[in-house]
Amino acid sequence: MEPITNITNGTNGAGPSRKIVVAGAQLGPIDVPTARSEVIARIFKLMDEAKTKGVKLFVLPEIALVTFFPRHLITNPEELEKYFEREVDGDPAKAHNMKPVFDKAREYGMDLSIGYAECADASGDKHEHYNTNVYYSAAADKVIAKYRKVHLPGTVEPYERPDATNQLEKRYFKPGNLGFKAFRAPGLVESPLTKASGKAANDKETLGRGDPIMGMMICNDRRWPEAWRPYGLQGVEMVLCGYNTTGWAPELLGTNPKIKTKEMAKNEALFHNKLSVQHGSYSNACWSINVAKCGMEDGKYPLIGGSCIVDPDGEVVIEAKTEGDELLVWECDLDFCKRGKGKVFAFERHRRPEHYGIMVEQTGVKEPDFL
Ligand code: CDV
Repeated sequence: MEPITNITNGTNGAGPSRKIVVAGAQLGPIDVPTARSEVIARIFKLMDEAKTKGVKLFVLPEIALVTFFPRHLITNPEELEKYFEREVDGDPAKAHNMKPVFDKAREYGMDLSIGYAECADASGDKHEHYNTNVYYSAAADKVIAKYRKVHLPGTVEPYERPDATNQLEKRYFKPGNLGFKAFRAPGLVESPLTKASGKAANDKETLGRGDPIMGMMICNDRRWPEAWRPYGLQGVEMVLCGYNTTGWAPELLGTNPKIKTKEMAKNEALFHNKLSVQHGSYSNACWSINVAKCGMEDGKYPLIGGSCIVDPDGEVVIEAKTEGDELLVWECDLDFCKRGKGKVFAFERHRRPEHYGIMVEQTGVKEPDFL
């Protein structure tokens, strides 16, 4: 099937249009020696294509500009530091290595979602590392939201088998400390209600009529309903999720006797990717833009592709056809969220939080007493 788009630039008939043309910018492999400037040149090609298609929001993967370095044990702090970005004057858009991408977004009047390894200042001369994603709004001409990955997969120490695929995120990053904070992105829909024009905040009449409500998550987060629901409870209409998902890592992912080949393992990883984002979108009645870094990185580490855009019914409306740089463009109608939010997942009518306490009181499993 040929890549498709559904762009109509139409209105919704009754009210102002809440349609946004969004692009998921899948990136093919990036190796250890690849300069960021090379990757940025590839991203610019995708941004050029996005511009010709009228894209208003351009979404890049997790840790977009470098190889997925947490697979490598890096013991030299200086070498490790090279993978991290430092904000300038507290502004990620001025971070030396990433600035050209933000500048291009500004030039094209496009919102940008980008993942990177963040070196943040802490007290004294200390710093802290996070796996981070930020949202740049062209209308506001600034970064308006930051998310730091909460669910860090893998281990602190490498696996014993020398050729195992490591996932040393627990070694290199601190768990995100910003929570799951939804935010509104200005300038994307027609005539949104504002503080001045809207009625009381919780008035039903005003639901789904303001500026789009966005949420960000990063890779492993998408597998956790705990990451989706806080956004759902803030009325999220679009979740942006970049990922680097290994297609072969038995130490990390465990084994399944039915899976006999690396190809089968990759297909299973693709299945779990879709299962997670389709369910998250459906049960929170929101769009999700899921964007991979993919292909064979560093010569021998397969990352799954499978970038896809999922609608609020949980259906995949468009998905990547390649394991390389590829743009997925879709016009997402935010009004589509109203069906799920108003019926099956009308939280205010159907949720029973008095029974959900165990979810926040407990981390691991406590089985019932033995009989
Ligand atoms: N970068 C990631 O977070 N990767 C994880 C692991 C488990 C493959 C993922 O959930 O896709």
